[in-house]
Amino acid sequence: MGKYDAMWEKLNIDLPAHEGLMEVLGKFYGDIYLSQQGRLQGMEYLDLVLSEIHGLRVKELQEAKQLQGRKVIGTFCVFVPEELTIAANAIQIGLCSGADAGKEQVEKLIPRNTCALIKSFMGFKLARLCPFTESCDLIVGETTCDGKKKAYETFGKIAPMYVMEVPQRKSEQDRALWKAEILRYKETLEKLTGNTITAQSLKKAIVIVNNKRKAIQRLNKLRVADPVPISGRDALLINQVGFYDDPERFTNQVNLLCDQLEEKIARGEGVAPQGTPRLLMSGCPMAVPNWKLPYVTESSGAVIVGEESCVGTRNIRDLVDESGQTLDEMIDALTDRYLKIDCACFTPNSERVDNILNLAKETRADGVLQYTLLFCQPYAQENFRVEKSLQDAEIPSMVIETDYGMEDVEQLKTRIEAFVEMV
Ligand code: BJ8
Repeated sequence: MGKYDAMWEKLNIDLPAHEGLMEVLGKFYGDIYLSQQGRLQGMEYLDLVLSEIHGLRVKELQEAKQLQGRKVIGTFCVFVPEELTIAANAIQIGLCSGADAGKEQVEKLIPRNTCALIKSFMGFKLARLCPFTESCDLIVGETTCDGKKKAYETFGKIAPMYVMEVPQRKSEQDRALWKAEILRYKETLEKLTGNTITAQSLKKAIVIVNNKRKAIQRLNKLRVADPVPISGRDALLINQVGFYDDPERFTNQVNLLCDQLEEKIARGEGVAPQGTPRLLMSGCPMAVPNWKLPYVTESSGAVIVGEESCVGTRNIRDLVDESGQTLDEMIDALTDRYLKIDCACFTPNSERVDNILNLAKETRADGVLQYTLLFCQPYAQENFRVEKSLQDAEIPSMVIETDYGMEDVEQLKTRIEAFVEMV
């Protein structure tokens, strides 16, 4: 028996299928990550977190539940305010959704032409493959895209689901709705955990989550260097791990890694030669273990210097104002910060275009790859507008529509190689 089998069995995981998944994941990780030359020591932390993805962290969650009576909250979207979860002494985990699982079972419940991310979270649950999902006391969904919204109705029949209503516009009325939703979530957490969220606990939580964002902001600034000190693959992995590791440990580790990157930059070292074409990824989130496109891109003569995505800058760009003293001031600060998220589900959403242009300039990107998951309407719709604005700014861009399958890898490589030649 493996060292975590008893724990997984208790969580009702399908052990043989899970073993197969871990094997594939391990091989995939080895090919994409461990094969990179000259990685920093700091990356060992990520390698450990990943090699133990369903082991050590899940064990920590189980211990926190059993020994400390803490609750675990699962999420699929950066709209769920982690500050409140932490202030209620609960633990928030971003549920992966970055690989195909249980497709056949899923397609009996939701349409085939649903994006891979949605099918993935449904599939992991139906196929009993995710110990994180099984550890959750509550899973918080949100009314963002139609696909997710409707899938949560089905998901709610098999998991403890709670849905936050995210407005689609950003007027005063929408702000009032969103503030009410934040308060409703606060009450739900208080009821679930038995803990009252106080000004003191919320203030502390705001600082914890801001520090996490600041660490990734620091990392992103270091990627402006040429030669680039860290691959896009590794930077994406850091963003992904930030969704499920302990927030304070994560922040410390990312800061340690940044110290090493600063030394590397001072020595003039990079992961690719100076002058390597620099690309910005933009669009749909890449949840763990969705590493296909970064891998293909960085095997095609380019290096990725930024991610305009929820597993990227959309999640860390804005901090929560820390100056509030009363609970109500802090709730206002949360409301405002979260409403700045420029998800394509909003209308209009012109700030996203501005943010992409700014980011392309800040990262000194030579081109932008607009990553769109097949059947994702909101981002596919915005591709046109983004492309036009990038064209006007004389920044080359290309739309990549794909899913989690590997069948199109060669075709993607050919297209990206041609794009890299052109930028
Ligand atoms: S804030 S981007 S995490 S909703 S890819 S499921 S949009 S059909 S993930 Fe998202 Fe929150 Fe917005 Fe960010 Fe739908 Fe598109 Fe699928 Fe998507």
